[in-house]
Amino acid sequence: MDDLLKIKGKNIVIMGVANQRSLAWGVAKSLAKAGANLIFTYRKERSMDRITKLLNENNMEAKLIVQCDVNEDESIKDAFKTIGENVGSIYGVVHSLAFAHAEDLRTDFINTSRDGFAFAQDTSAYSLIAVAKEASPYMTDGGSIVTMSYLGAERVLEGYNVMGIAKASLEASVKYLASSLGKDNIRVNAISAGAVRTLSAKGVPSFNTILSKIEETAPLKRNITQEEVGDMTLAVLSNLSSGVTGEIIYVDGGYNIMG
Ligand code: 1JT
Repeated sequence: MDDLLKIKGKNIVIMGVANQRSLAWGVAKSLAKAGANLIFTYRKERSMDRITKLLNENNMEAKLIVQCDVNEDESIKDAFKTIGENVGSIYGVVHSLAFAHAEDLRTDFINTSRDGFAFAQDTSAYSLIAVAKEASPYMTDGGSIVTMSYLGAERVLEGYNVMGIAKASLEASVKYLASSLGKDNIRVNAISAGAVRTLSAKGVPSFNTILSKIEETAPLKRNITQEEVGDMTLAVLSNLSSGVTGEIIYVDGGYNIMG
């Protein structure tokens, strides 16, 4: 299996572990099982403490943990320079980051502010482009970049609002980046994950209703897990998906196909 995946001993950067429930943490667990070398980036000190604790509790190890604020070009540049200098070549990057102002997720969409729009785009969509730019020079052996999206990119989901526009932009960026980096044998894909109760989902008033509706409607008649997102991300990082780039891959129990 290790040979099939060709992920053992490869350096993979994981961005966006905030706590145990983070999709990025699901990815870390799957990658650890496949024998990858894990490199984590964090923004807040608190996230670094949580990552260290999670690694200890799960008998896992990080090759490196570095600070990176994706809203700052210099921070991204510094982070990947540090990573490159410490580990040499990078094979994969997992971008599992999004943010918007809470008031923009609460208001009627028409009230979206110029600032809130720009902030959601900058943090949740442009950050993938900026990360790809700084990471790709270190991806000397080809590689795979994976980001996390959500169905709100293409459907109007009540309350998702400005994040839906940011995810639409993220998904289009995946396609343009795939086209741009294909010549370097770097693949770029998105996982469109079903609803998972993460820190981001906290404070979404209708989240229980969303989960129940999925249980009722999705072909698999259940919600998906963090582990399932992790395993699909492993597949997209691995050699099993060597011919796949520019794709939006649903890990949602089939929910998106239903009318
Ligand atoms: C963000 C937040 C990105 C929540 C997110 C997200 N991607 C998925 N979710 C969960 C969610 C949220 C809403 C929703 C369905 C799922 C919050 C902070 C900003 C980034 O409504 C249909 C609102």
